[in-house]
Amino acid sequence: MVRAAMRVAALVLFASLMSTQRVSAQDQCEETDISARMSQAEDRVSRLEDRLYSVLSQSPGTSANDTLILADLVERLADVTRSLQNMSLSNQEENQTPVCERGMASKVSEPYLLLDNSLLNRKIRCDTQTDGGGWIVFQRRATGDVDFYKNWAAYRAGFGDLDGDFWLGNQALHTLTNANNYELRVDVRFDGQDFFAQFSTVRVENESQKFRLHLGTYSGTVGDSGGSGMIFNDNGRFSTFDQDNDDYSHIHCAVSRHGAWWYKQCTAVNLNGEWGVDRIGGMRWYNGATHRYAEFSEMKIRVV
Ligand SMILES: [Ca+2]
Repeated sequence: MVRAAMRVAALVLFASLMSTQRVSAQDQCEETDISARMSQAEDRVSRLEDRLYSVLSQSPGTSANDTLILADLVERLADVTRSLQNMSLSNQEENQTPVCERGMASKVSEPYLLLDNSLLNRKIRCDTQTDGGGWIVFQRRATGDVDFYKNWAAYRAGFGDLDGDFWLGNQALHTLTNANNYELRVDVRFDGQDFFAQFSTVRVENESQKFRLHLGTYSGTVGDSGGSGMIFNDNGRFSTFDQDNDDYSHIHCAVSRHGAWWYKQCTAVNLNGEWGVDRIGGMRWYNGATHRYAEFSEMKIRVV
């Protein structure tokens, strides 16, 4: 009887100790190996039980009733500990759910995260590191395994895989940039060298306005002289091979540039063009001086 009561006391006490230990381990952001911990716990309970029984056998004055009272008190303490632990864990979970926002680079080490976006009611790919992080990536071409020569409906809804190459979707771009003020960043790589273009503001109009693009002031390293670069596309409407909304009456830019873009009198930048070719319909960036062809591109927006 006494031995059984002490076993309960030991188990409850140990459970309480383990709870505290687990919170502290989470504080240190360490992975918990549950099965290893369970095995360790069983060993320690067993040792603790033996020690308590040994102490008890050397204290003949301790009554069974005293032991039960002790067990009850320890159990109540363990309940309090568990409640505190649950509160602490739920707080930690809230704190640990990252938000795709500027400055997150100091809190997150993974370069990208797939996060829920409540406005779009879908997952987004978040660039957590570039310039402090917090960028929602809406275009990514890194492998060439997705064909970007797609129609209006595909560009409206988005296509591809957030873990690979993809277009988030023109409707999503419109929804986001009309709910908040965003800036735009474009990362590109030519011949192994990285460049970027940044625009102080970006907004995409709705579908009836053909997802017209509005860009703020350019800064960056890729070059944007004399209105070339992507600033050329400011105020342009989106076109695909099945919708010609460009500013040329005699040319269907989406077809002649093998892409889908905010073409006007066509374009200096064609990042949805054909993968892996160095010609006018390729992933071209003309900065007013040089035509270059991207082997990687990422376009992303961040709340300002
Ligand atoms: Ca045209």
